[in-house]
Amino acid sequence: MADEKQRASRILIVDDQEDNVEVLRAGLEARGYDCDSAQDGEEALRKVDAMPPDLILLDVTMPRMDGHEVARRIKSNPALPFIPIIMQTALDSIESKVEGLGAGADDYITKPINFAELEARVRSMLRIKKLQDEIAKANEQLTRMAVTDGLTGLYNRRHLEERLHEMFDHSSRLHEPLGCVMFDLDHFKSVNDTHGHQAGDEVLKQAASILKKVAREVDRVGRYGGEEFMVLLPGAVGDAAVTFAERARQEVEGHVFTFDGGTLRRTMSCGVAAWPHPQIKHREQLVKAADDALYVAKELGRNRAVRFDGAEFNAHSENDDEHVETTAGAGGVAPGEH
Ligand code: GH3
Ligand code: MG
Ligand code: MG
Repeated sequence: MADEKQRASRILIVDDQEDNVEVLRAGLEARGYDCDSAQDGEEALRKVDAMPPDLILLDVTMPRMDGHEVARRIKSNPALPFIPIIMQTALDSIESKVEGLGAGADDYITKPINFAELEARVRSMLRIKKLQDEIAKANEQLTRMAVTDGLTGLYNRRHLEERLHEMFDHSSRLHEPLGCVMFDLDHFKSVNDTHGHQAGDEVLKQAASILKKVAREVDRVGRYGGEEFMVLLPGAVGDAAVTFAERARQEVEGHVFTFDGGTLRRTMSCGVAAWPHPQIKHREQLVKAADDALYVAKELGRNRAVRFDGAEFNAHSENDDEHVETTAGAGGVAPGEH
């Protein structure tokens, strides 16, 4: 921050006449600005792309590409930050001033240039630039905060649901697979109970970094709830999603969680589902399938990855059904009440 304040503002002087450039450069450098120059529009655009200056002093009349076109291109490039453009126009040309402002110039100065006036205009434009940069930075921060889970730095649930929506649509349209894994730390409550909430938070953060490390660049890793995480794996078929879940599970199992006052080990259960699958028609069914598989992983003793509609999953579900039938059939307990 302090560095930014101390740095001299960088001004790009664009003019095809070398002696004009030299006069402007000498005057602006004497006033503490850091100047660079370009002799034509194309060179100016190249320099702006390579390193956006804080301000551009732009001549209108240049061969090949005039100043208006340069201004239009710079102002229509969404990749660039706000760069104020002061157009240099001939004294008598109202049309040129109007056209320049229309093309996106922020101010103009008439030739021959009076340095006191130029300096005042440069300063006023740099003030606006500073405000614009602050707004852009604040917006960026807000956008980041809106999609991020404060504790772990992973995506939050809302953002995950939005990505899932997008990814599921994309997958159905192009018929590309999509994997979804739900993770839940085993007996996590006991971490809080035994070591305190702060230790619990530390374990969540470390589990989050493990998932992030195991995931690929294209995957979306998020915190779905308290100690539940979800990872969306575009392009992953069921087997690949199981492999991913299993790797993450092993990493957690092997990790020694450290916190202020001690260390501990913890395991994690995983529920895996993937589209396409005959029982999964909608994105909500994909999440439900992963969640059902996670439930079975917990039931089967935790610290494992269970795949929706896999052998373990189906064997367990059948047992569950039999159990319900038996108890209901015995006339004792109605289904769902046991
Ligand atoms: P299971 O193996 O069945 O998942 O058992 P569990 O103890 O992990 O599950 P349970 O759902 O009973 O408990 C989850 C605990 O997670 C309870 C809650 O206090 C804790 N928790 C949720 N969010 C946070 C958090 O942000 N920080 C901390 N420290 N704990 C949290
Ligand atoms: Mg848990
Ligand atoms: Mg839980």
